[in-house]
Amino acid sequence: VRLLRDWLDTNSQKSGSKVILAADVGGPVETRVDRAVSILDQVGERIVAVKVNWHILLTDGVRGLRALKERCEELGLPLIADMKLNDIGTTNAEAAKILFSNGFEAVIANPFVGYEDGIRELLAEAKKMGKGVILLVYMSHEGAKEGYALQADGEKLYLRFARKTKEWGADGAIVSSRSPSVIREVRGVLAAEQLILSPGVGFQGGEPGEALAAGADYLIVGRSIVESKDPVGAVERLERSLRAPG
Ligand code: OMP
Repeated sequence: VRLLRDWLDTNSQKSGSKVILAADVGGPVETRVDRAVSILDQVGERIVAVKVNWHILLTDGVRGLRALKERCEELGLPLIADMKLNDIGTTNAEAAKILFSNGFEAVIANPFVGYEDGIRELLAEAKKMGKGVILLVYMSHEGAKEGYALQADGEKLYLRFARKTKEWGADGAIVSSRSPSVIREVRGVLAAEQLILSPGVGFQGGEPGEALAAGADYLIVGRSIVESKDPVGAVERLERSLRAPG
């Protein structure tokens, strides 16, 4: 059993990278997986993990992603399923079982469904199979404030979700890079070993350096790499911006 945190940290120590590639390949569906593999061939040694979403999971399914999974294995990169699981416990657990027995190391889920008959069963399945669960604590899109920032019993919902992430023992949280102050608050709540993965840099306007300085462990980056004509150059630019004195 390998903890997601240890895996990402080991990869990061080797490569110096803070990037989780969101392999969100669009365009012709017949070639999406091939193109995702090709991007991985180019940037695989400069990232710490790969995350897949509907873009290729829906078109090709877990079995259709075998080539991508094998490439990840060769590169030593964990594959994360971004399903944002959001259902009753048995359904969440079924999805997790399928993902975890088909090469996925972690899944993203929504803490909004609550623990009992919701996240509990998912966490139990993950624990049994030695895999990871990451919870959405504060999303990166504009409308996130209409939900995650609401007050619940005098507490911001995202802080509640951060506390739950800790209490339930999930592997980490997703927190928007566009809200460094929220990252800071969530970091103050989570246990030290719990991850903060931060999407929203580049296309959505988040600043990678600020997100990391605020306490994010890794950045989730999609379009600015995947849609670039030069994915390696895009990763290098991101790396340079992180090295540049603030
Ligand atoms: P880009 O905006 O293209 O870099 O992609 C960001 C990736 O992170 C996409 O796969 C999104 O689905 C995902 N994401 C967010 O953008 N915002 C969130 O709050 C959460 C996620 C996620 O769970 O990964």
